[in-house]
Amino acid sequence: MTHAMASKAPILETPDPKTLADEVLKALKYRVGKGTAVATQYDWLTASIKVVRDRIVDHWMQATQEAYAQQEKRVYYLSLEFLIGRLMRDAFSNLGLMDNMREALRSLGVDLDLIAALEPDAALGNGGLGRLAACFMESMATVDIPAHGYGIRYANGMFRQEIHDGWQVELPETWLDHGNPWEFERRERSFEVGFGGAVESITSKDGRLERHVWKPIEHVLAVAYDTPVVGWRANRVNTLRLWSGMPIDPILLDKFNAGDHIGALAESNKADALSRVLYPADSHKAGQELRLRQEYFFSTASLQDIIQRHLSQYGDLQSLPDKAAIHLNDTHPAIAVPELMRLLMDVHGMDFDQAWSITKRTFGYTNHTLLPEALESWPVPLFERLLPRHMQIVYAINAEVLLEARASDQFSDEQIGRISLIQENGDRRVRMGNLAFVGSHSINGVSALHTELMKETVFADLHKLYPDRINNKTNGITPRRWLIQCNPGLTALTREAIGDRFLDDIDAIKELDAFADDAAFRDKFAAVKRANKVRLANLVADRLGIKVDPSALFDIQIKRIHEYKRQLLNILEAIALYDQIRSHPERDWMPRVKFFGGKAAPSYHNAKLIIKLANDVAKVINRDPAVRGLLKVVFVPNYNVSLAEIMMPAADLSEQISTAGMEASGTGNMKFALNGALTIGTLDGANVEIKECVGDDNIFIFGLTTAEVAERRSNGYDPRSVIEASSELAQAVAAVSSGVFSPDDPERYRDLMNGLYQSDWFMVAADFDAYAATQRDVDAVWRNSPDWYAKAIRNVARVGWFSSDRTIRQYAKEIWNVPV
Ligand code: 26V
Repeated sequence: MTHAMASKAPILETPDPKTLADEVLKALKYRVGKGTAVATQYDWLTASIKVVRDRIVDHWMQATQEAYAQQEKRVYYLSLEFLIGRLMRDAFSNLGLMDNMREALRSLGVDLDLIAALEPDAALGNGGLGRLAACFMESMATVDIPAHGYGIRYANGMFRQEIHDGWQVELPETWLDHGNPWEFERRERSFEVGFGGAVESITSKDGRLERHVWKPIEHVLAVAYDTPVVGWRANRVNTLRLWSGMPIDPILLDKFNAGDHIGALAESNKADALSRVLYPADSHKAGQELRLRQEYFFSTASLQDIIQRHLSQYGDLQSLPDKAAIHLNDTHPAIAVPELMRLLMDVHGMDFDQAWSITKRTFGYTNHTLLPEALESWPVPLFERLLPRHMQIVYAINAEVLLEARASDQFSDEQIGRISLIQENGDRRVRMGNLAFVGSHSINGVSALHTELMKETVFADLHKLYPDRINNKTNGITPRRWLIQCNPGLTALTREAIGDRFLDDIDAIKELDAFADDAAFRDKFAAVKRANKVRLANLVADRLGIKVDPSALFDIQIKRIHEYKRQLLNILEAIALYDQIRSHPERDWMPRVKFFGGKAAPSYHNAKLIIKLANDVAKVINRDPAVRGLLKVVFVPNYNVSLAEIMMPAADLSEQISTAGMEASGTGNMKFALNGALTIGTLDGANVEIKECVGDDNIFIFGLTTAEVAERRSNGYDPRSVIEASSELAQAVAAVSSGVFSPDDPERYRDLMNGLYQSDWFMVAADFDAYAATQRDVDAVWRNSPDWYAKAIRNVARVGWFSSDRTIRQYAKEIWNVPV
């Protein structure tokens, strides 16, 4: 079924450029305090944002009041990451102001694109999980769901990546340097957060235990900062509320620490530290105490806020599950489960059973990875020291769950051990995945394959105990940012072909399918793609001084650098192709540029080495006259949302080549396809469903399946023999290993290559030949340009289903029980 989005009549009026120009001037004067003569580009940016923000506020208040008056159920999305990127273009576009605002600014001598480029990226996330949260926020506003996002207002978000001599260097991202014109600071909306201390038991006169009181010894404040989130056509404006850490009362503290200024400062620094940095390790161990503190800090502040709002409207907490759906974005906020229990029991006087029933009916949990190193667990001693009351509650929940398992008579001791919230082998740890699972009525995976694997692997025993809880919600992306805004050329062409309906209902983009066979349309499509490639080529020329030819095939792999994502497979294939081009110069090679982009966790040695390898290989290939420009390799530094907005529309080929079974979903794959790139990929994550939508002829699938990977791993996979059997691969590996690409340090890649010979956990060698052969199939299709563009158009037309509007509607109906 398709949904027309505009349930409410659009309340948008479009002010003319003159009105907007006057508003900008007024904002410049009264909000920024500058006149036109002295205004910097930043001042113009701030003034423009203030103008659009004022307009948003009207819609915002209306939406908030409506939700209150109608007693609508609210969704609370708890996430340690919101990778929202720049907001100004998004706001202009969703409010329908883009053209008039451009004109207004032009009349003032200001270039919209120029000031837009100065807006810092709000990089409050690592990668896929954080960007998904941002797409969800936009879609919830668009499909008219009352929702609040809750997270942390990191003073330093994701680090800025520079490449020095081919190596990744991490620099602090200071996105708040010029202030943040979007946010509203809410000093009055602050909550106390405690750590450490002890638990006191209060007993009645007859000696019965009445309740527990946690007496923390450290206290900080969480202060709210609100950013409005505008949906398409300003259908609704929701709130992203980010918490910042503050010392409770610096003045009082000074008195307490009379004479001890260092001590007082330490308290203030501790509060500050909570919202100082985003942990830059995605799918990689963090395990720091500060990380657990951050998780508790934002979970408790959010829950206190939710409870206060609920109580002020409804007066009691029995109705919480009917009026609030709280969603846990991965296990990072899983501490919210025992925290809600604590608030319900210790503060609001409920007994365990009541509190447990409310908790389970309120929470839902999404799992985003099966990688063992990314599954969070905390050492019991640390947990107990920081959160002693929560430790008790975790034990109580565990007793409840294990008794249930035992009573069902279906579980062996070993299985019960795996269900337990406490891991007992080695050091004792609290398993946050299990905690989130047992505390939620719904646990979902992010693609069909991933959800099935969850049932078979990490949560097999819990799934047996609670067979109705696991469900799938395949990820999606917002077509506003990832098509309408980042690809105005393709948007205009699509409107010309099929009209405007797809703007409000992305399913309608399927009407483009018929145009795949229309030669004139294909030419226009190719021209749009070329213009987007020219834009990227210019960026690469400006930033890196590398010249690339826009008529070459643009082959792009942009994502976090991780061994399972197999950038190494791509690099080795580039080396093999380089060898082929040199040994068979007479062949009709199709010119190609391989682009890479992505950040490595600072502590992830092999990932950083892979970045260096990409850069070393680029240096050799790009300089070799024997290549005659037929192959170029470009590593684009500091991959982030804004760069993605330029690279996605410029791609011909999208690299989605993870080891089968390891990428939970992927969302970059969806952005590429929507922008008319063909995918080369494995049967992993959402690639499987993308293949079903676009059809086998419009995607390049290669490599081992999940089952085959498992089979190889358990039956003594011998990578050495595989490498030796493939002369292309053997040569490429030998070249890297012996220092052909690192003459200044021939040993640099020895261990990395030995890893391939010795274990090759990620099956790079096993998939190499299939990958290289498929790349030659890609060349063959690319050579036949009408065929290529027909396939590209079919990709655009057939991936409307991967809209986050669809995903959010499924969450709304099947998990949150809110109307859409
Ligand atoms: C884990 C950790 C653990 C150590 C501390 C820092 C940290 C930060 C993030 C994570 C979780 C990473 C999980 C993640 O990003 N998963 C990605 O989620 C996407 C959205 O569902 C999905 O498309 C990607 O396939 C999946 O890798």
